[in-house]
Amino acid sequence: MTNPLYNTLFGAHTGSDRTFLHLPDGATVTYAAFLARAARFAHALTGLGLTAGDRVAVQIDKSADALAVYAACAQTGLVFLPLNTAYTPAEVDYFVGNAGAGLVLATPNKGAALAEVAAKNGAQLQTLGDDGTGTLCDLAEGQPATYPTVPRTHGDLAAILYTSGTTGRSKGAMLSQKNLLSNARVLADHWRFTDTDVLLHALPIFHTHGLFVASNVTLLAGGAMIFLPKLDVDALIGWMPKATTMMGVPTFYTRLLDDPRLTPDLTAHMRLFISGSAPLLAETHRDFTARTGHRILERYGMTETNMNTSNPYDGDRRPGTVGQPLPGVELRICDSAGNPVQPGDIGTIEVRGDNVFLGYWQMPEKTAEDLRPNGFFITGDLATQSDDGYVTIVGRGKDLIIAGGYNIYPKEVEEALDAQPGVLESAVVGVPHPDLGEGVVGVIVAQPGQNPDLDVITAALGQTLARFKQPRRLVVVDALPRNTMGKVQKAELRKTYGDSFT
Ligand code: MLC
Ligand code: AMP
Repeated sequence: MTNPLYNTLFGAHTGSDRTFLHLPDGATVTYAAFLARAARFAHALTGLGLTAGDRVAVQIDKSADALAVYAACAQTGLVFLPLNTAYTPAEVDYFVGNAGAGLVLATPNKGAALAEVAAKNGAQLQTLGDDGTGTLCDLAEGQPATYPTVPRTHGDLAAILYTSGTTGRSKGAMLSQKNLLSNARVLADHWRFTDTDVLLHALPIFHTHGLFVASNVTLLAGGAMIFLPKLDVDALIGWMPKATTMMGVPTFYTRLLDDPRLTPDLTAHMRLFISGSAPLLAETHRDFTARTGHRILERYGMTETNMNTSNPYDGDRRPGTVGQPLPGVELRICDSAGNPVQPGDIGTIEVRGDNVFLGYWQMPEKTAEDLRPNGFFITGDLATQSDDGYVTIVGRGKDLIIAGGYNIYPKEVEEALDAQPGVLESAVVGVPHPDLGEGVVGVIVAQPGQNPDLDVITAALGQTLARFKQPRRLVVVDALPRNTMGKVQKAELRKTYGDSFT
């Protein structure tokens, strides 16, 4: 089939007057209208001289149009490169330069700041708002409602999603048509998605969870999505009686539990609640069942691998576990040399299958560090596996903080802190946070005789780091705890500052 991704997810719905999107104001978008909009964007994008394989970096607000740009990229063979809307222009600069993007698509209010970034990196700039405005909309105006789909194969690159690295800069995970499509098929089947499903969608669409897991599965099944701009508990509760499924990070579930309106009646129309991207506490799982009767289905994945494991649809959804390997995913728990550990022992999760990415964009040495020659990807997540295949994640080998489902690499924050006046060195750790799962604490050692101004530091970080990465608590200490090898003892810091947010 030419262009399997486009034809399967989007083209299959050509001419369909079924509802694809329910928008916050109550308006709806049919599949046919969505595809026509995507085709117009396809004309606009290719009219700029972009051709298959070119990278399109998008930092735009969630909207039907934003998703139509994703469809347009699939149809034209452009490589979709979504970016967190919280990233500062300094952060976007790196992604655009590293990916060699041909186009930067920005929200109109960030157009000026990103025009500079685009120009510096030899990219064009267009804008797209969440209200039908922006220069790309102007270009799409009056274009034909169909576009001749550009042939692509399973192995062709469909998207690049950047993930931060434990050392050095972020790496662009290259995802092929096959990676995305194979995972969407497995998930739609495993979770029994059909064209009668209505997914409550309040996740961002610049990450795997909201973009691929949620949207691709819905598209494949021909279902509908209630497409909300962000998590707002009032909106979730208002829309829930019209939905059949919801996907969220654990914060979605803890915030719902905090609301007395969460009752069996409210959730009576729902058939499935799914959680992922960060650990769901067994307690949250149990509380949710007690309050609603629904057993949250937890699954586990990564940007590089799409989804790897899932609790079952029928059968035992075990609190505190991420379920069993999905069909087509080989999973093993290994020591650092890649040898499987004894059953029940702790090791690193390694996975192989059509879901596993092609490698990191133009970083063969980083790819070789994480992807074994035999095709197994080393996730960096520590886990055990039960005799009947259930995986329990017990920690992370990688130095990673996950706050509200966003990944934060301490090294990047430490480098930003170390660059501040009066700072000799720093260490950044994640500690329990009741709302976000983990919260960021920055521990600073001052240069001799200096007294760093924490307000000045916080303001300065705002220029370089997205807000969600910035420490919610900063402390100054005389010295960092180190072991005999001189390595900073982060476990000790996590203990000392463990009650910062609780
Ligand atoms: C927002 N803020 C965060 C944050 N989100 N801080 C830390 N971590 C986060 N995740 C900050 C803002 O900068 C702001 O700071 C304040 O919190 C309120 O902002 P907000 O926009 O009103 O936040 P809110 O709507 O409450 O968002 C919280 C959230 C959201 C958890 C609902 O972050 C979210 O939707 N997360 C989902 C992330 C996701 O999709 N991850 C999937 C990755 S893919 P201030 O100080 O200015 O007020 C993946 C693979 C897989 O991991 O397996 O799925
Ligand atoms: P990302 O790089 O943003 O794709 O984040 C992937 C990481 O999120 C994984 O390597 C895990 O550490 C974590 N993760 C995803 N799902 C789960 C889950 N259900 N439980 C625990 N951690 C998870």
